[in-house]
Amino acid sequence: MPEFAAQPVPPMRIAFDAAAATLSPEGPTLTRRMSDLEGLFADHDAWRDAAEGENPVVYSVVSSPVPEEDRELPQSITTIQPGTTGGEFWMTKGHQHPNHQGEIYLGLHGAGGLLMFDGERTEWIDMAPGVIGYIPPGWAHRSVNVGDEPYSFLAVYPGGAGHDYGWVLEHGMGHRVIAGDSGFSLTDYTR
Ligand code: PAN
Ligand code: ZN
Repeated sequence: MPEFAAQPVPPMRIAFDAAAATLSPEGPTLTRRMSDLEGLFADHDAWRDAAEGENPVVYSVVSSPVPEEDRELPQSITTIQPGTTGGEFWMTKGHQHPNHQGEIYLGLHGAGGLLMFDGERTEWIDMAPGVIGYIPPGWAHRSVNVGDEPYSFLAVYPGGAGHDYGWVLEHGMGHRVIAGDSGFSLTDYTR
């Protein structure tokens, strides 16, 4: 069975701590600060002030050691800190998978949302612990923390899907998620 034995990682046990939002053993960890989010918030001046000031960590992504390679199924936990910039809730950059494939998110902690955009239609899923958000192939996706504590979720996705961040810079995400008197509201992207 040589064609079945050529994978880069062996079968493995991965400890998943939903409360602590950790995976063990751990693979690469990504930290996104405000300065990494240029061009994403509607209020560019507010973004620059924050990026040139305290430059806070907006979100981090911890992964298991499963590689982003074709046919593998990597997992990661994203934790988005609570906050707003120019009235817009803190969020991930958002991306398309250029090799169109589906992905699942599982809410672990806090209150968030999964914003999806296919270039014409916008979809929003309220995310909370125990909720699975399904991202079909071809839908760009961004996560947003709409609460006042960290929002964490597990993502499982095909390792060969790729990540295209330029698509969101070019096409937007359809809507923005704005803080209001009673929680959040979705407004047009070009507000
Ligand atoms: C997630 C995201 C993660 C960070 O694991 O990569 O939440 O968001 P950005 O990649 O948009 O910065 C995922 O959707 N992977 O495919
Ligand atoms: Zn994705």
